[in-house]
Amino acid sequence: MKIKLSQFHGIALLTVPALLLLLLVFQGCHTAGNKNHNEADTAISRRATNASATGFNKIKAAISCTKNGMIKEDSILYMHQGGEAFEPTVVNVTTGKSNADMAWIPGGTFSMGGINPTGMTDGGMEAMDDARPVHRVFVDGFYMDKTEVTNAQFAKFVKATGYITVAEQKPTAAEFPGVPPEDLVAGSVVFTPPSQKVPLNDISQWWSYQKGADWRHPLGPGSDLKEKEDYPVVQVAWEDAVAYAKWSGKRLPTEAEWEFAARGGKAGELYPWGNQLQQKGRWMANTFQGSFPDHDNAEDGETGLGPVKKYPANAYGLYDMAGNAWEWCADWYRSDYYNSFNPNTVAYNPKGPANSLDPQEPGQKKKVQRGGSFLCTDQYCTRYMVGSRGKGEYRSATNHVGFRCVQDAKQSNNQMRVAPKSL
Ligand SMILES: [Ca+2]
Repeated sequence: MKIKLSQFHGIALLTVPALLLLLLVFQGCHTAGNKNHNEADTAISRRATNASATGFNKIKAAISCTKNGMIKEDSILYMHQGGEAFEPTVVNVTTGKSNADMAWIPGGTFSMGGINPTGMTDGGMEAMDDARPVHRVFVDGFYMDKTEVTNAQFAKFVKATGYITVAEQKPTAAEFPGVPPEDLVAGSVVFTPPSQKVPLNDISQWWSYQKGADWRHPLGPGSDLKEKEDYPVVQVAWEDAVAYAKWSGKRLPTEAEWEFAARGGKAGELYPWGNQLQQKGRWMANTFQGSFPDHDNAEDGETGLGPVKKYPANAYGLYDMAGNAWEWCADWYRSDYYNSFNPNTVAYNPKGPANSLDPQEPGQKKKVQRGGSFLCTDQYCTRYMVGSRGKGEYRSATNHVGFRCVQDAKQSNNQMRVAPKSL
């Protein structure tokens, strides 16, 4: 297993310029050896050539999911151990009440983390080692937006403040040293389905850095928000989400708050609604069906991003805690963070590590994202699973990442902590 993992990680640890060079070299060797290269090769060549250093850097930094090499036998072992690690959730006794926009999340003590889903039905191909070990966490009660922040809500913020998002700002040479000035253009990362099946080990086949893509033009300059007022705002970087949260008197959830809320008082289940991806044949979230990434057949009723509240809420009244758009959390992302907890104690209101570390891109400062998106699928990445984690460089945006906010409880909620079970 270690050999397999190290082989895959070896590719992941290449620097971005080296990876870009690899793509170009691959293109050159391949086409030189076969003059009659097929359409797929042509597509690879075109994408690789178009991937400027700025663009490819942005893509790598913004994307949560890449393949790794875990095999089925490993996953069965992890699945067994992970499943045993969950203990019942103990919910606080509180008097908080939900309102029209925000749900009261009572808080309490729960088992945080996720098992290795590879080898399971609908499990996908990612082991998600960063979500283990499962550990015991306590969070105070808080209010949480029932939906992801919508385009209409974000438009009010921009109108009131004149705020300009990261994607609308021209990247600086300091951010991208060595990149030619002509490549330093405002834009963002956009999912563009290829016209046919492509290898799943090359994210540039379906992600591209597009000039002029921003929250008003989530798919690029030719797109707009017409009739999408109730869609989640996307193409927002972490610092954009923080700016909105402050303006609205709220804040981003910690990763622990997010997972407690998403689990809805349940313990160890795979999804916010239970252990089956579908309930009685009904899709419970906006994810990806068909052939990833080239053809989304929208069995769940949506191709791409969809409106908020289309699928059932979880037990706390929260919509789209799986799928549709990823959601930024307050915490820095470290793949090894869960190893830092003492297995014999409960962590109280953890706020994440002091810094970021993604071994696949150690030079990038990344924040946690949760919930997965309309692109999640068991053919590639199943991070719509409730205990799984995502991450993104904090000044990067894509058209499948949004956010929702939380608010601290007021003293009048008279919340009472329930002492967690000693371990
Ligand atoms: Ca869908």
